[in-house]
Amino acid sequence: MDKVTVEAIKDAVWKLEKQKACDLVQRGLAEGLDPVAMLQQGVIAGLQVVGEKFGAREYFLAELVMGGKVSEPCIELITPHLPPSTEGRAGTVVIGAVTGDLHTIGYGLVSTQLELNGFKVHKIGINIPSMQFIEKAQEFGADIIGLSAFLVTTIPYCPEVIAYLQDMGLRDRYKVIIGGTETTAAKAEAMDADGWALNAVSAVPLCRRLVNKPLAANAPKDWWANEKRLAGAGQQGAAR
Ligand code: B12
Repeated sequence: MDKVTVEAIKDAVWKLEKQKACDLVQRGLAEGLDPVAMLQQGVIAGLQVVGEKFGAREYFLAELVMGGKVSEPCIELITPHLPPSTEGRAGTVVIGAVTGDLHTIGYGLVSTQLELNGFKVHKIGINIPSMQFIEKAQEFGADIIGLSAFLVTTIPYCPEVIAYLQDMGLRDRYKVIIGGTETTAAKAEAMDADGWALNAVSAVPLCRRLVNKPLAANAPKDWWANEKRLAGAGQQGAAR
């Protein structure tokens, strides 16, 4: 039998072949295939194709739902094999999907990466009212509030959280970061968020920076947008 490749996993995910995808992941793990590559270039890349096909009207809502159902068990299989960090407690993050948003996979992966890198993470769920992010941040003594928004219609709830913090005189108490398919560094900048990350891996140096932890020498370098944003945040922080 041929060795498992990340391309085979990607194909099984976008073709919505759940059993095959899980079998390939399990075999890949047994054969020593890199778990990070299986996640990024396999499962997530497959979901990307599902999204493209949905956008092109080749796939419909049923397939979108299946995309989630195929990838979730694969991610569960891979997660225990992701490289752990030897760091101690790095900071506390409250994270969830904003009002109206039901996409769990993205913020779930961000949570996993942050946990693997020493952060205490409270996942507070999907479709979370803006005020609840603040209440939970207060309850858990969070340093960072993470807002996940995958839809153009749900992104406006991110600035709503920031506006509530401002109104409550708490804007300086918490760092607010955003992420999700339709978010960008520019949108984060425009709503005066403290940071944005393209993916779960780049969320780690972003959060480290925000809680003033030094970055490891081998930290991922694909977070230029976070750098750009943080340069701006520094100036605004000084002005506040
Ligand atoms: C699977 C999926 C679903 C599943 C979600 C299942 C689940 N359990 O999560 C279901 C079926 C629920 C769904 C529903 C819908 N979806 Co949908 N969905 C997707 C799909 C295919 C994959 C999303 C995903 O999980 N990707 C995997 C993750 C890992 O990818 P990622 O974006 O790289 O994630 C990283 C970053 O986003 C970042 N990140 C994420 N959150 C955060 C938070 C913080 C703080 C930080 C720092 C970083 C960060 O880190 C993540 C991990 O690396 C996308 C397509 C796409 N390209 O994203 C469409 C997509 C997001 N969906 C879309 C749409 C339209 C819908 C629906 C409106 C469809 C409908 N007609 O009902 C509904 C809306 C439901 C709702 N109210 O939320 C559109 C959005 C378009 C737009 N312009 O708004 C997309 C882009 C598809 C498309 N091409 O049209 N969807």
